[in-house]
Amino acid sequence: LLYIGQSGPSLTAPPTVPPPSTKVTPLAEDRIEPIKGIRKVMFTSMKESLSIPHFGYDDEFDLGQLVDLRYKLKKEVKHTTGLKLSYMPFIIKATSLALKEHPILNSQIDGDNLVFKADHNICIATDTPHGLLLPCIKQVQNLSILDITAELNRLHEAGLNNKISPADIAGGSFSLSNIGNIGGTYARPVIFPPQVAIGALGRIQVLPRFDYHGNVVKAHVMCISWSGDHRVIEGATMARFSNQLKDYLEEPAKMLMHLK
Ligand code: CAO
Repeated sequence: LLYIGQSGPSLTAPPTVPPPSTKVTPLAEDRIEPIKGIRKVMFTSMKESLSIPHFGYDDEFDLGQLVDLRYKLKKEVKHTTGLKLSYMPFIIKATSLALKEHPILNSQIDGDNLVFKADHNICIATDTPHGLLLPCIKQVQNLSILDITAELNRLHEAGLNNKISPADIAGGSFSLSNIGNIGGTYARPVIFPPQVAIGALGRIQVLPRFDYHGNVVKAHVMCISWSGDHRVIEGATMARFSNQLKDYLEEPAKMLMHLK
């Protein structure tokens, strides 16, 4: 049976457009700005990404149970640890569990070889006042959801304060980009070489859907858009990986069986 989310949090107010943090003065004439710093790094790595034949795969996840679960735990986590619990730690952990079953998505191309990485170092695209950064949470396979929450809070804070270190950025093996905290339903994520896959998460929206009996139910729908390197990843592999992740996120209790 599909979960019918009647109680709990009421998601989701449409994203509010925050006022610009600094006043934007209209330009009287063209302004030339050198491409440097974080933007230069993005410029170079995205040029490299262009050589990768990307394929896209999208699916819709009903996160009703996850929305309720996070709602129940959020206050307690804040109270006991001071940490902010978003949806990301659950999604990151579930991604790692799914990667365990589909290790090729956690691999890297090295010349003529494919290196299957032992660690799930999951990079999180982070929007900072200084530009887009991709710090990673290391060895997610060994971390609890609370450990991931702590690390995500640390990296988010570091990003806001321009304190993300080269060590935080190094060694990523897979990437997630959550644009849904800002808005949007779908995105077309660009692979961050030498990784072979990336997922973009859209905004969780309350939408009507049919259950298995044909009844219209309230669903908390999030779209995930995957990009895979088609030189080494088949669409079917991506679909199976995505299905596995969907299984964990639509029924988060299933993750318990695999947590150490
Ligand atoms: N749908 C609905 N609500 C969402 C959401 C989603 N997909 N993602 C986050 N939210 C909610 C969070 O739960 C939180 O709500 P509460 O205040 O009720 O807890 C709020 O939005 C703010 O979340 P957050 O941004 O503080 O935390 P996060 O862990 O969800 O995300 C991070 C962290 C770093 C991924 C995010 O801040 C960020 O930078 N996203 C942008 C990434 C980006 O720019 N991608 C594009 C890359 S290509 O240029």
